[in-house]
Amino acid sequence: MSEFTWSDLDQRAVNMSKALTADAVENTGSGHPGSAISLAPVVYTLYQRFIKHDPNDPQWAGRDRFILSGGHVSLVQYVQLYLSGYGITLDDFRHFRSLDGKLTGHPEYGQIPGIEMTTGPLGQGLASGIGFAYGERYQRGLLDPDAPEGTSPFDHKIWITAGEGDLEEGISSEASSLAGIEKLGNVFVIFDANHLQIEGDTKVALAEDVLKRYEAYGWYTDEVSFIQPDGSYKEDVKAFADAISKAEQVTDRPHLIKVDTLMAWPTPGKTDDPSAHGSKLGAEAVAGLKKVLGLDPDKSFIVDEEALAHAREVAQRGEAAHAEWDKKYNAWREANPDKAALYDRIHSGKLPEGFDEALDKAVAGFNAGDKVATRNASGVAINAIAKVMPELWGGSADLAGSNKTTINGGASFDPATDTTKQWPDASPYGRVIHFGVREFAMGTITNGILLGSDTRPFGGTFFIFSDYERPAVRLAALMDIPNLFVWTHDSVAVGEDGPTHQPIEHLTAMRAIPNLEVVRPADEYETIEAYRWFFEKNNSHPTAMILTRQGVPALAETAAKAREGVRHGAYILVDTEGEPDVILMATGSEVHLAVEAAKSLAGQGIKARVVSVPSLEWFEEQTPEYRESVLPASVKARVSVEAGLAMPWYKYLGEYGKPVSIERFGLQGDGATNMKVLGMTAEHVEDAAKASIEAVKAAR
Ligand SMILES: Cc1ncc(C[n+]2csc(CCOP(=O)(O)OP(=O)(O)O)c2C)c(N)n1
Repeated sequence: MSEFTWSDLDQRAVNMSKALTADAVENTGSGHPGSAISLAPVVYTLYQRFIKHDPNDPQWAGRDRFILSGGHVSLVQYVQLYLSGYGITLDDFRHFRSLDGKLTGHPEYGQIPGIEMTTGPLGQGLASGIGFAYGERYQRGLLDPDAPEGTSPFDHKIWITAGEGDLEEGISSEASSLAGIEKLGNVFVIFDANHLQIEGDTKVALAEDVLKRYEAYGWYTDEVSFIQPDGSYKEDVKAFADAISKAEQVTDRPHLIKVDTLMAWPTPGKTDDPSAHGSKLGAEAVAGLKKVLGLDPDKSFIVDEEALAHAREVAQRGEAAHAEWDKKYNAWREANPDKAALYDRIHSGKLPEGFDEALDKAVAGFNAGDKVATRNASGVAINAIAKVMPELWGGSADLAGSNKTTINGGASFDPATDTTKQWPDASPYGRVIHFGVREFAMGTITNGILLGSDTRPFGGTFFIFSDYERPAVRLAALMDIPNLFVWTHDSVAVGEDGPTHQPIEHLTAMRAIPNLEVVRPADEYETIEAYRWFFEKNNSHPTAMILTRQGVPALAETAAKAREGVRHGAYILVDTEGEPDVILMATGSEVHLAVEAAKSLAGQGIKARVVSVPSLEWFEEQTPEYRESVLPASVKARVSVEAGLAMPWYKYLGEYGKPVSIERFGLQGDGATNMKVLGMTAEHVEDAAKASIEAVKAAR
């Protein structure tokens, strides 16, 4: 950066930012003005001097990414987007946090240009920001691996602001630890240390030296204090800018720059007061703030036109940077036509040629009757797809061998020197990610990879530990991004590890998350087709693959029908002549029990249709006609078979249906015994079918 200058117009732009923030909260009657006011000069300086962005093309691929991890201070970003010219109007501030407004209480992905992700659940912005850096580096490896550092059109920086709350959350530690290992030199976290949180002084909850903690993670750290040695307060933007410029020289480590601020400064009566955190300041304080800032206390939503015009010049700088980048990018395209074609494909989200063939080949290697765990079939699917989709990469939270998530032949995504006896091949562009035992970080980082690059990540763990990952799953669902969660060991059939490791309520809990598509394939045929449809569908929903630890028979019926059937979410696997007496609906490892039960029932003159239900969400996306054809309303005798709570099934069971389910925590025994003792048997399915038929008859 050239010599730092700060003019009166810059100061006036910051003053206007503070007043706008106070007015927006005052007008709405709620919001978080405190830190948004005190952080204004910092975020202004970032947007004006450091972040590479083009307000006229917010999606410019070469831009830096900015993430406001403490999403409650959304206004600090909205005001800078306004000052930069992102199309936000003054009127939008008048509708801040209201149903008809664009400026949501917390930044929401897709809501307005310039917001890279949804933030608000503290810590996740910081952690996903680190994921953005993972994605940036892997994508560079695919497209421009040999360019010297900082010269590739795919190089950019990730800027993150975070407060004490973000740094208290364990997720920031999980992800920051990984960022240190990965030496992510393009990550810049600005830590707003105002020593206040909702309950007041942070002393009661955050005692350690955060900078030392980050140093221990392998980060570059620095501190700038706006609180002067004599106790006075000076928004020393030059010191801040100098610290950032200095940090930018260090490219082999992530950066944490602590800035000591006073909340809501210089609002009279509210400066350094926790009441400014999440409530309006009150008319008197707002008027006082404006007076201190040299603005008219009787006016609201004040625009200092000169200062605004000055701030908007950032668009010209952005345009110039963009034009520079275009040159670099076009030169790269010309020199690398194959890679340019790859970029075009992955950027547009298209599947590669040979995608279907790769999966067909995998299926051709299967034999009906073989007993194969669906986690193994998932590993086959991942590896088949990885051969044709270089943008596919991922790993596990220290369970790679169990989850079958390793891409064979892939190097570890780690500095080249970080090889181990177990993982002898490491590369900063490797496609095997080691998250360590950090499920939540895995979820947030894969979310960040998806948001920050054109690559396609996945992350695996035991289904039981989806609990540890859940807040990231929810955020993926809220943003509606196609993250892929690979969760194996899906029932009491896990066996001897016992109830702590046996999911019971998890299918219900995950199906309760809107937008999340939960897929539980019956066998290896359905598993391959589930992966095929996830990628082919490409409709942006996050998806969870729920897979068995134990072997399950590959069925002749799925061999014949899964290719067409799985994508419908539920399909007729075994049918009857004429209308069935009863419908058996089953998922995953219980489908073969339903098939056995149907055969036995047929021998007794009872016509049972078996419906395999790999995904209730995919089924719900079908037309009413299709759904009626699979589950005709006229057939009221129904059974659901699933090794977990019955809760999601009542809608489909109706009044007379009977669930075969597990309504208690699991058992200590081996998997097969557990399943038997807890009622997951063909005999039990048969009994439930007869009971349902009787219930229908009794009601006539
Ligand atoms: C995971 C999570 N827990 C709780 C909250 C509620 N919350 C919002 S802001 C905040 C305090 C944050 O303190 P700090 O980061 O210091 O922000 P400041 O008060 O300085 O604005 C809390 C607890 C949240 N948004 N996310």
